[in-house]
Amino acid sequence: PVTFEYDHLDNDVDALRKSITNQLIYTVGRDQRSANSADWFFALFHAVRDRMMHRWRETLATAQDSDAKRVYYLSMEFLTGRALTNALLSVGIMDEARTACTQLGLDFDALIDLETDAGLGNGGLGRLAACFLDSMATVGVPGMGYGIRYDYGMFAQRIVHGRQVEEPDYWLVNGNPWEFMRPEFSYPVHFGGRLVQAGDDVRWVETDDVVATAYDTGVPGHELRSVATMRLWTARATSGINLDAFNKGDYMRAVEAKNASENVSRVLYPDDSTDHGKELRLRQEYFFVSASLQDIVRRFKKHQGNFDLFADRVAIHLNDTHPALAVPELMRLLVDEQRLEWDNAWNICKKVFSYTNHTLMQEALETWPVDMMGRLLPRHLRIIYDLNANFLAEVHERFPGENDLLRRVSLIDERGQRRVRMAYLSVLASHKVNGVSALHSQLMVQTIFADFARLYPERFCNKTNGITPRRWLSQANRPLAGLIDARIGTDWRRNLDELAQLRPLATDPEFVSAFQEAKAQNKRRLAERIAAETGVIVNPNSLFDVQIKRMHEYKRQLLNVLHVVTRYQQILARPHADWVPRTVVFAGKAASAYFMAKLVIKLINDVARVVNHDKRIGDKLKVVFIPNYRVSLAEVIIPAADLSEQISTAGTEASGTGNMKFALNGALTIGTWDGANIEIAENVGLEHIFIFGHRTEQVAALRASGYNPRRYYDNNYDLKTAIDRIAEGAFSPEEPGRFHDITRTLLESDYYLLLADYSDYLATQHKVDELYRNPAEWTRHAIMNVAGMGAFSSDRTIREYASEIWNVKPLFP
Ligand code: DL6
Repeated sequence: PVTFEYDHLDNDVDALRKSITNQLIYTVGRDQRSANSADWFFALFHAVRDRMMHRWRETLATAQDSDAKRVYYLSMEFLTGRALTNALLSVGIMDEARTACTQLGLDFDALIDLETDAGLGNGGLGRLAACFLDSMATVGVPGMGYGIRYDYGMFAQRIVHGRQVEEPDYWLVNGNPWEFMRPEFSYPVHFGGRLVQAGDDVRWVETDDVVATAYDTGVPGHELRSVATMRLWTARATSGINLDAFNKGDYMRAVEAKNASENVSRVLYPDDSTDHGKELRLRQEYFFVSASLQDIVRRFKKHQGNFDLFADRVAIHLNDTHPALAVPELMRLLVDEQRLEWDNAWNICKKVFSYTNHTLMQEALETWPVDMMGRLLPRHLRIIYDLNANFLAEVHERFPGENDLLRRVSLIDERGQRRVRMAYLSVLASHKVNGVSALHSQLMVQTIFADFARLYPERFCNKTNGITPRRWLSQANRPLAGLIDARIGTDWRRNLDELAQLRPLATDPEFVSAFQEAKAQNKRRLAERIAAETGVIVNPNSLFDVQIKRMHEYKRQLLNVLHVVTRYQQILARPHADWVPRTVVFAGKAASAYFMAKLVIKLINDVARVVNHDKRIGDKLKVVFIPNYRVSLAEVIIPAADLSEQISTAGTEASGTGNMKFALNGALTIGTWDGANIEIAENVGLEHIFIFGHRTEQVAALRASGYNPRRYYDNNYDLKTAIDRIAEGAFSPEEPGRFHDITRTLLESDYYLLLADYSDYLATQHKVDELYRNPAEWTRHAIMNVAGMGAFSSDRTIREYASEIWNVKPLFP
């Protein structure tokens, strides 16, 4: 008999210390004398990773043995950030690891800080996918996330003379100790070529192929209940080099072809909303979808020969429309390769797929030119045409005579250059389609999917987003987490509703003062970070007013700036009034081609320069733009915030998840009646949140009545002054016209209604100041926020997806 023996790894300090040293010697290839801190970091990393392996194996084995239905979450983005602290907390060896490192003469915090963020996402959508993997591992939903292993993640942002400069984020440069390459899971992905018809059979021939190779990363759940798998694909050229060119001595040309085909997984597109229309992006989408589906079909066939059972074993979720080519790809695999009948294959698809919509913005809804798709993916275009023909025939039969309906719902947009509508394809194939907050889900069926909601009303539902409390409270805010543990125990990490027990403590003087001390500690930490990164010294006792998110016109960072400029003018006018000192913090990246968003970054920095250097202002107002916003930076900023700015025009922010992170960390929200702000207000209580501005219906009415921003400008002295000061060059004396594009747009169109919401916003900011003057009252509200956030755990969201969309039973109650 064969025996397998391996060492069981203990979690005590001695065992850990020995593991770290072993890893240094055997894995990193160094010894104590030659090792630098990066070497020790890798050694520590491996020692921790090893302690997850047994549970990862068990998770996979359980899923295999039980033949359970699995969920495959297809996402172009996974914004996971750093992994080490998360793993230490999950395995439960944070303190032991710290001690072991200290005994080895290492600075534990400095080591932890060496980790680069895995920035494989733009913003909300990618971070949501990361929180979902954490929750799938925690509640025990068998399955995996599939995506792309980009060589370059989200660009690094530097601020040079107040402007954003993008730099490549080659996050793999020192290797990625977290991942396992799985060359045995490699699949050819075809592009181009042509179709050959033989009877009913269609063959796709003479294609250019790329090979997709899997890299697996384990995502540990709370207390290591289970470990989810994130499988990311890298592109490799099929033949390493072009032999023909190589033999003729043209080595460079030989390597070029290889590079070109490997470009498909090279870089994350740094734009989170507009339709790129770039061929490489379409290639990326197909590349990862094809590899993932081949992998899913292979796994299914290994255990099951009978495709009648496919939909009982497999759920495939489309995170936005980026993976929508999964629909024609599954049809191709089932019909062309597995030889199923068309109708049978289509029925399987309709049971297997589900789709989440993350935005209502027209410019963000993906469509692809028919000619581009025909050139790159002729087989898929043919399948889409055939699906469309059947679909339109069905619509015609159900609604005879409604010819305009046919034109509106067609998968092909025939206006102008013909394009494939990816959102409609996703809806057509999915048995469930969800929005990400109550308001967004409601608007979704009233606007972009109104016709489809009439055709298939039972498909549409809401799944309000959530965030993982492990990263966003337990890990990011140790002072507050420790305090909560001491009062209500530690269970809130897996049952966030437990936080409700904090409600009675909101007026308990001892708890209130401990809560204030935790916040103060976080604010001091952020103040140090701000000084280090921007050189600006801020007062940790001032009100920290924070807006951190992607730079976007609809998110209205500019409205925040108008408030800052007004406040500056008012302080100058009444320097001796009793001002509540404020530090206004911004951070966020702009898509590299987004002119307006970049100009707003410049404006923030110009305003900051003037205000921060104005001796008359002192501590009363400081403005900072912290560069290079990313997950690990958010973990430092959010716990330190007093005020969370969630000020999008009503009806534009699908949900928001930053809003949840702030409230969970005891910041009060100033926000519009938009996205998940509404549900946060309902859960924490309207008296504990600052809501202002026009609501969605009022926005629509205002626009319909012919919105005129000048009316607001002419009638509001403070508003007029703020805009005039910017327009005159008060913040850009060296180039007075620098912000004309901003001020002109505000006065001439102001699509996002900043001017209409300005006066209510300012009045509400005044209320914020008044409340902040009373620390006990402020803290009472802050505690009521934390206590009311139970519903926003991504564990709740994932359980809802599991029962109402995927039809799988979580392993852990
Ligand atoms: O659902 C996650 C997240 C929402 O919270 C944000 O409100 C929404 O803007 C965001 N959307 C994206 C990209 N949009 N697209 N496509 O990140 O999704």
